[in-house]
Amino acid sequence: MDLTKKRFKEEFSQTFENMYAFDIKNSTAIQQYTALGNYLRFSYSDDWNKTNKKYLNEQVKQVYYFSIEFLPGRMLKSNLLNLGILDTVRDGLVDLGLDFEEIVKSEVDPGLGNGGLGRLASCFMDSIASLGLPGNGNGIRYRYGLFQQKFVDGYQVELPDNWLRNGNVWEVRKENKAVTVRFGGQVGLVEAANGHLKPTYFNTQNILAVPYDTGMVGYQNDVINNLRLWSAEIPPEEEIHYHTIAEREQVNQITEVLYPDDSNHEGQTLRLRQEYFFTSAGIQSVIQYYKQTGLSWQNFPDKIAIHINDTHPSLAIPELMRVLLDEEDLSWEQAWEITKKTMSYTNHTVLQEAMEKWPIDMVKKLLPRIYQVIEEINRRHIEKKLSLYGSDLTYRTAIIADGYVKMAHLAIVGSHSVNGVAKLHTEILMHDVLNDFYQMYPAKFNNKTNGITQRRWLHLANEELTKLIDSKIGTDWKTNPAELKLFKAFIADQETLDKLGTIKLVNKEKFAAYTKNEMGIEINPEALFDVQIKRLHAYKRQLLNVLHIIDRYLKIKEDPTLAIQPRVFIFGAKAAPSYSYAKQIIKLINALAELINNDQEVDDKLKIVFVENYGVSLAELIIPAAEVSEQISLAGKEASGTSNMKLMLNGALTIATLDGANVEIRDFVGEDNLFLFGLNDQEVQILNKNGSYHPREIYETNPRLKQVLNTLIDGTIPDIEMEGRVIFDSLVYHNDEYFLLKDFDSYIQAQEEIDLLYQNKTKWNQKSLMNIASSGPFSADFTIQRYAEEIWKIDSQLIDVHQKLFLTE
Ligand code: 73E
Repeated sequence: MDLTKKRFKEEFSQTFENMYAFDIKNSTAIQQYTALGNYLRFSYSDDWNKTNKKYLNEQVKQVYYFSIEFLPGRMLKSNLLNLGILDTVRDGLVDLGLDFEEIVKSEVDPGLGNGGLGRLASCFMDSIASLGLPGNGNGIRYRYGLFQQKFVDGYQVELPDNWLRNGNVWEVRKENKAVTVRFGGQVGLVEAANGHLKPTYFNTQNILAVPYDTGMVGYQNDVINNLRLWSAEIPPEEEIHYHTIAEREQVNQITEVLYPDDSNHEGQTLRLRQEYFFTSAGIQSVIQYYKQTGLSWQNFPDKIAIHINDTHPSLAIPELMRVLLDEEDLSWEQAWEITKKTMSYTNHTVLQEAMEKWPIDMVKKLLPRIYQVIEEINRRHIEKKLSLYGSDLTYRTAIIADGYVKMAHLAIVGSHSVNGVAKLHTEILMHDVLNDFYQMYPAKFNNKTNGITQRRWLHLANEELTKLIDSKIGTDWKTNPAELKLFKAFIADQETLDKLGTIKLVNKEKFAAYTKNEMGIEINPEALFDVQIKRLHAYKRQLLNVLHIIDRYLKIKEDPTLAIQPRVFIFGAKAAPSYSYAKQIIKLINALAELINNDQEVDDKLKIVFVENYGVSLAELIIPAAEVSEQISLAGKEASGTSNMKLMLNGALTIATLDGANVEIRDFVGEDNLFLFGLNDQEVQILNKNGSYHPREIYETNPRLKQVLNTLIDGTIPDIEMEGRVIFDSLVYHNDEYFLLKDFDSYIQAQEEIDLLYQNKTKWNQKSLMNIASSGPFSADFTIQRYAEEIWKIDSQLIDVHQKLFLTE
């Protein structure tokens, strides 16, 4: 976008006055932010309109990415960067006497996702627009995002996240595009004009789905795609039927709040309502769009791809069938061909408890017609496969079984592509978790390793490092991440290495200022910063990290003069409110922090910082300051992970098990540049199968580990009587499901290697540089390019972007 500083200052000041009718000098940062956001939206609205029109007029194939979560982070800076006016606007605001960073901070960070899955969806939106690909998001406009986390006496307390309190400058409400979503009622048959019997629905509850659109700004390419989030409302013509507050509330509830469960726990009718609500609305709006093209239904899959992000949107399959059958009068065979060709599905987890299934009665009652369609999909699936695969295998793949509708089975049968999110994860899907389906449909399975956008996670989050990289290898890596490998040429350049060290220190100082001002914890920026940031879950093994910290604490207590490498252990993690074990671990970490941070003898050799309310904005502060990246899940459990990629991109060294995308990180950066430890997934499988794991024996025969574990129950750590006992028992007596005791020694050994290496700053910085320079392959640009070519079959509208990626990968 062309914009001079002079023009910006004039136009922005004018916008402010038009909005507020007072002088900008007397305004608050929130008002300045609101005016600036509006100003930007006005500035790109023309390109937004043009992008939409181009897609329609040229009838290019588009993808619709259906996801129950999007976690975009603050959008002001990334929009400025992508519009190409970040520096102009920043300078202009200084001229106007305004504080840019204050304005940036006054934007709320929308928490419309739990963690990796939602953040992935938003990284993908950035890459889709930046590659000039025709693609749109489809999701839910939650009135309240993921809970705000507070610690009270070390316990997690959840507060509502009223993110819309001051409005949302980026969204545009489009009531003219609203559609009706029906729940409940009965299905009947009536005779249609052509004499056929046609299903109709009686006594349904009709909900109005109103879309709110947000522009997804491509990186300096004039492309503005669309993220459409739906809000549930009472249809105006039905107001008369809603007599009580309770009845009205039931409608609002559908899009009231994001479910706080990451790969775990409960299912409820409300969640099913949410899932059908946004998929049905999305399908209807795609159909409305398609009808404008005037093309025949047979061409639908040539113009539309629909992606199902995990199983939450998998009702898109029977919903598209329903529309094609009941409203467009296609035959079952025609509708089924179109549906399968249109749909593709990503699996994000192998955890059994996260595999969605809904009680038959619930689906029948809430979605009677959809249930009929699923029944018929299932009947035909079984009928077709029985003779080919025999009854055992075939019935194991049934969509309806054991009283439930199995959503992953529906998603696989009803789509043409099934992908995992890292090589190892896809292997596990094919050969273990989804092996029955792999035998039936080998060609559907493929891998798409996750990725992250380097524009947010390096350029914006770490501007100092960006400047250094720009000065050494130029700026092309922002659109061609493979170029980052050119940075390897500086591996022996002392000046570059020293600069890397200085930049890291400056970022650590920034984070230290935050912990001091916001948490009252003083940390030494010269200490090693060790970071584990992700949802709290037993399989991610934050507890193993804790055991290592206790080991270090005991060492210092045994010999207070010990010359040990000072470390700050940084945690960021929310636990699902219903996940009590995870909450007990939070309490343990906070109690340990209380003990260690206030122990004079420990001084600054050891500190624990557990940030409250971890989310995208805090990640942007922590990641550039990180030196060690903890990726220590039990092998085989973490589908991919994405903080591993962000931390590596910012020069942290990884300590890892061979799990998820860590395997590929190892392949790209080389075994010498990260610290591996622990069981691999094969070894875990064997131990699980032959039942030969006895943690109690390890406890009894490993004196050091015994000493460490005993601190959980002997009063060493204050105020955790109950939690310490539960955690101790889970490890020693209840089988240590995630093999912490087994991996303890090798983890401690890897940590010692880290301490040793850190003594040599040059060597450390060399490995850090290798990590930065090897992270290009983890750009979401590459990931999305593969989705676009291999699954969605959509083309970039920017010829040069397309060529560039091909040339250099
Ligand atoms: O390994 C991560 C992965 O990097 C995985 O646990 C996470 O998805 C990330 C992106 O692919 C994930 N989240 C969920 N399942 N897997 C999930 C499940 C239910 C509700 C919300 C999120």
